[in-house]
Amino acid sequence: MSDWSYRMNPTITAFEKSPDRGQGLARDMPVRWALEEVGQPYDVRLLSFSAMKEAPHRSLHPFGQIPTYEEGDLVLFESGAIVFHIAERNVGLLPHDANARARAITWMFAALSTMEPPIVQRETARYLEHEEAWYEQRLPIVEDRIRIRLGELSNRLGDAEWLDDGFSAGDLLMVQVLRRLNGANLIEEYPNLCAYVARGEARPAFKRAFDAQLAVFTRKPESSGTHYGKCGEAVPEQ
Ligand code: GTB
Repeated sequence: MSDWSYRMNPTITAFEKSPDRGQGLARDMPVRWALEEVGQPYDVRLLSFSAMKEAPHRSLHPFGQIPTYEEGDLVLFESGAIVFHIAERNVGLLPHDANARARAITWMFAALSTMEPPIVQRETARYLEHEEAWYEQRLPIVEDRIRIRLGELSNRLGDAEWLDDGFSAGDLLMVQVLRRLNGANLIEEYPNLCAYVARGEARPAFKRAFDAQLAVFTRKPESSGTHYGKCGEAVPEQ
């Protein structure tokens, strides 16, 4: 249970119209998911691309991006730092045992600083560099770098349910990073990682977060229905 229950809801920022068309790939998604995991209600301020670059938002986020997080006088940016803050201040996303907690934090960093960079390089190549003469050579190089990391992660995960003991903020960020490979036909080579992502996506807190961000895109009432996981499997309601 949250130790903020007596305070005002935190406010996060998100895209008014997400380029991912509601697939839950923008970086407000891990923040929403973390807040849902700890049972903390939150408010969302939606921003247009131009508003993100204007002074009021830049006073919250030096790089003019989403997400930001406001809680009383505290203003944070960087989705990983926000998830860490939520995990530190609440029960449910970091283990109590000091060593297990340190390991979970290690997985948070591993997700963002070891697994994610080649995945983002692939996105950059596909969306921004596809007209370059060297694009056809570069893409397989980047995809092989991703495969190396996926193989290593797959070996470490083995048959385990989560990366360390129980589900933690490390799993939350790792699953979210792996979701960025949706449609890339890379993670499918590692069935245990597919199952790992599906387990994350099957969590009720994930579904609430997913539905909330999707509702922004579709402007339909927030409802949960079957949605489809990374490997095309229907993720059942729990
Ligand atoms: N390191 C920062 C963090 O983790 O918070 C990165 C924040 C960031 O990249 N924010 C993006 C942004 O504001 C939105 S999420 N971009 C606008 C800008 O820089 O001007 C990145 C994102 C966008 C779209 C998709 N998608 O369509 O799939 C996925 C991820």
